[in-house]
Amino acid sequence: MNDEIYPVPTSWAQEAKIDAARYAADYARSLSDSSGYWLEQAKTLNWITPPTLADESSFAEADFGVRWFADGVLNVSANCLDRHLATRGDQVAIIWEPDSPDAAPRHITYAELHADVCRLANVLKAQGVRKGDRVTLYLPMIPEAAVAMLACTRIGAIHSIVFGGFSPDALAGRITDCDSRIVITADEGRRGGKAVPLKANVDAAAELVTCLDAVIVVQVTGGDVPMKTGRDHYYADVMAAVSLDCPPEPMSAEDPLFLLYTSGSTGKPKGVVHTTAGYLLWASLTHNLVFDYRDGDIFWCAADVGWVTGHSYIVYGPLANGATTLMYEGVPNWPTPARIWEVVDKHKVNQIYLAPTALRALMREGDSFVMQTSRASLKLLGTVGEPINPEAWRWYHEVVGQGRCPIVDTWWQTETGGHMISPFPGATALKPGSATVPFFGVEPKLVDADGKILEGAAEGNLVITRSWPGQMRTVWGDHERFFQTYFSTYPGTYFTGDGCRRDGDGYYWITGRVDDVINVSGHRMGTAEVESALVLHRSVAEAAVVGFPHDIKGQGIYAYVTLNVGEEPTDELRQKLVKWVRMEIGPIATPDALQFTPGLPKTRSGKIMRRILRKIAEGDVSSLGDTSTLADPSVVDDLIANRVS
Ligand code: 6R9
Repeated sequence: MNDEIYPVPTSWAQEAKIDAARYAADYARSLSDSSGYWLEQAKTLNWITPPTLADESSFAEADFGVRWFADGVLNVSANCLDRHLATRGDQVAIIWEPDSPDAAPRHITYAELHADVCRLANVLKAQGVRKGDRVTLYLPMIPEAAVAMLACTRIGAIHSIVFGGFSPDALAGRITDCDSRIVITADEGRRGGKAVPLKANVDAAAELVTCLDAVIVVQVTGGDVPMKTGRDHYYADVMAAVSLDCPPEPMSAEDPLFLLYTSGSTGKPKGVVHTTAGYLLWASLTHNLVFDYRDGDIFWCAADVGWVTGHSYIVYGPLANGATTLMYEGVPNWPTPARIWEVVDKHKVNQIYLAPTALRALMREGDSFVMQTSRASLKLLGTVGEPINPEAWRWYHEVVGQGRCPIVDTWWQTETGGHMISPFPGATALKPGSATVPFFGVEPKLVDADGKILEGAAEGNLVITRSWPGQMRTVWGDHERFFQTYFSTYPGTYFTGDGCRRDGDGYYWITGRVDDVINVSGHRMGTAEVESALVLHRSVAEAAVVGFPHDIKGQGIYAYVTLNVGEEPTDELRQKLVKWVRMEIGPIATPDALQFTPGLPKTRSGKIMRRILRKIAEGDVSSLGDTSTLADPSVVDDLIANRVS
């Protein structure tokens, strides 16, 4: 690690919402007087009935549960829209930048967004959607995605967004798991000049599920898609048929707001459930303080709404704060690697929030694409999704930010709802590669493999020892799995699945996942999911998948495959299998390397020794450790000899 320190710029220390003294005082209070602190923060939301209760959570098995502000009543869409109408109805809520730089951007005011949300809420009602029902959204990056999210919250329906890059199979699995009757999609999406066949994927998914009876289709490209009579409706048609009067449904603080499927180390992706008040407070407070958002600022989170980052920092956090949020339809490097910075100039973006993988890809193209733009509007830079290597950090700071802009490297997870460990730009000196310090109310600890708490400078597994408002509440349909996955490893704590180092200054350095989750371009992929897809193929007997370091993606996917008797390990089959995984899960799961092997390294009890597979995939074959417990140690030589590089 390095000892480079970037002090807080004087102007930031003087003017930021949170300076060093305020951070120290508020952090201490958030732990010592949790109820007082959080009931006060809760006043930043607009309540129908304000809460008198704050944290009632327990991580212990006997009385396990996560609960915040339980006696409060509110509505999320009213917080994101209605309460702003009197003061900022004509202010732009969403700036939409289309895929093609030649197409016209859209500017949608709070008043316009409110009207569309009310209309779509009435459409959902007319389709029979009631409070508590699940609505699947399979949409490209268009304003209608935000409209659909907020329309669900207006009537108390629970949205489940499925990223547009997921396959029909993956979509079908998610529709079935939460028993969703209705899907909102688009004819096609547009990304980097290419069309994404969303409606066709929904049609294919519909063949695999039994619960679906309505599909609403936004026309984006105007592509010719078959419409099934009685089931499929064009968005424009149904929107024109309803009124724009729809009062917000009063919701209990702990009513589910949305579910979002995410990969874990075992089994199928799980539906992470977030609830109404705690999540909204967490998304809005972190957005306000970590990005030091000011009235009038243009905020750009360049994630997809299909991931939690898009939920919290394109839609809920910014809109709850009355911000102007930029939504970008396309990809960072199209038509040229200057696009991101051109969009910054075009819309005078003040804060930008990106994944390290995008930075590394752009950095590789050289500085000239950055230098040809001004970026004078930028005040602050953010990163999320994976550890940022100090080289990319410095490039972001020096070249993109011209040394003027603090970087907030925000560590958090789908499960946490929003930022957990992150610098405050006016309070925290920065160290490239460190997510630095905990947010208010967050109590991180490091434990060793036995669960012993490590003090001071140390390296171990990252756990959180008390609840925070934005914490997930359950796994959809499987509360036991929620407990088992996160609270059984180190009893009494929430286990993040991440390894972490804490230095002598108390700064946290996330080192990456310690479970069988790999982080590909900032997206989580369970190795078990890729393995299940591979063994579904009739040629495959067994598969083991591990991550390996990848220059751009952070981690790549390395698959070891044993074939059924009689199958030939040809290049053609290799390509077929790579394509197969792509079809089964989606492009983000495409293996970067696939090695055929006559056997996998297993212990005598039949457990695959992934440690060895990881080392070989990394190309680090000199330190394989003890292989004597393997049932057949000779497989290792074969694995090394036939390594794919
Ligand atoms: C928000 C999001 C969560 C996992 C997490 C960790 C990694 C996220 C990070 C980071 C280092 C950061 N991660 N932010 N690692 N530094 N600033 O990404 O959610 O998709 O659920 O992924 O991503 O490994 O456990 P999610």
